[in-house]
Amino acid sequence: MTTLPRTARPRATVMLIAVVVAVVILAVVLLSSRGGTPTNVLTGRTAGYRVTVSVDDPRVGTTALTVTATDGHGAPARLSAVTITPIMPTMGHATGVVTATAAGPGRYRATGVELSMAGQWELDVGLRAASGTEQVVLALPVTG
Ligand SMILES: [Cu+2]
Repeated sequence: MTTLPRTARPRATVMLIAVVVAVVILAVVLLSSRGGTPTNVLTGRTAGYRVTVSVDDPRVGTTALTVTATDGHGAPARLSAVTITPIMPTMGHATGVVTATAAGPGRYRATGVELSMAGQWELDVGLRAASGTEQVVLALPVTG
């Protein structure tokens, strides 16, 4: 019987495969914990716009955020004003309206957005243009 020479090579191959599988699993775990769909990127649409709001820091306190809006053709929206009102509908309170400033084509930046407690918030986003004002409400979970 020549069992020893035959088993030596398959065992090394099995070890190599096990190491590769372990590395792949580790990489997937690391990537999914960092990437994935972040809860601070909110999307919605109005009659005329697609809206994305990226909240810098969705935790209790004051945060900045970026509103991106495109029109029905996918072109950057031309808005004369963008406002954000944080609301906590289940508790019947809101914090102050913040007016965003233009930060590029279809991009608007707001600072000083107040999220005064943990829980389920909504951002009421107002989009004003020459054609009228449209509104979208986006859910924002806020952690402590
Ligand atoms: Cu509250």
